[in-house]
Amino acid sequence: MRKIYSKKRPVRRFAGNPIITADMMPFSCRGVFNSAAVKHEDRYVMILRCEGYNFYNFFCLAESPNGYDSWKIGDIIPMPEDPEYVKYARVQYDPRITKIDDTYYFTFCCHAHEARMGLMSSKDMRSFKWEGFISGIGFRNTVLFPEKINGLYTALERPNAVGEIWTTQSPDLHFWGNQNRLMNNNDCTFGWGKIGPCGTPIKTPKGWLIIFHAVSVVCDYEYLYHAGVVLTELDHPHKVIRVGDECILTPEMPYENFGHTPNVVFASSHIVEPDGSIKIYYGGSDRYQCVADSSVDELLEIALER
Ligand code: BMA
Repeated sequence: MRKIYSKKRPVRRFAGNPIITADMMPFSCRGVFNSAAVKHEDRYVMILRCEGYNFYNFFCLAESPNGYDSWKIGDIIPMPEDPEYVKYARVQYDPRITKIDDTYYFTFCCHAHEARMGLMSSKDMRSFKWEGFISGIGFRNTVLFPEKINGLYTALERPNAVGEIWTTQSPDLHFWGNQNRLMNNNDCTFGWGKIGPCGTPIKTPKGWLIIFHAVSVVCDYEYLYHAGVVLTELDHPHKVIRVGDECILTPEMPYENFGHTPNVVFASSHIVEPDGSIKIYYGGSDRYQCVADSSVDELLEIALER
């Protein structure tokens, strides 16, 4: 007989969702969603993805003492103005953030006629340095692992044309190679439309725990964005141990079902606390910033057996 699991969901939405909305911003804005979050010293800092009524996207800082509420909106992050950047980045969106040693690396999708990944770094989560593009066109959702693997910086990336997740490696964060496919959409029961990586992979004794977004397409036209988990080998991060059969989050709340794009939960980052609990930050319906609670153990249970 199949094992029966407790009714308690492995990921539980914060009752105060959405935590950040456009009307909290001190400037004109139609949505705040898919933001990147990190704990810096004793503050929770988010790089908010803000979208104006002209659909131009920009990044703005926010911080909170607890990661759930009392958000104080900070400065807009200045983006490079040189023509080479602007040529490929009419807009920029979907930030991800990873701390490696004492530096925060913030990757994001730059988009003009096609998607291309950009990289910025920061030591203090207040000022940011443009490091350059880290892919050619045709890539989005690049997210760095929190440490070098076999002596090389390692990242997850998603080639735009296909619904797949790959790993890529670099000696210096500028030159990338040694690409390997980690999974494609057929490996996931709820992501036959497309898949892509979410936040920083989590190192556990059992392997890299990776949260990904997955899209199912219903009635041939309606896209539903979910989140799922996959576990991969610590020394060979593209080698899959198992993909969880159950999605961990699926659009079920009004702020996920009705917004700009209906039926979207888009997890873009998470913070793992010292006790193993996890705050998962996600966008609802391309309009609202939300958070949910989980833990490494609960996500491992999905990855390994459910
Ligand atoms: C993806 C990205 C996300 C967005 C999602 C749903 O392709 O563009 O920014 O949240 O689609 O529209």
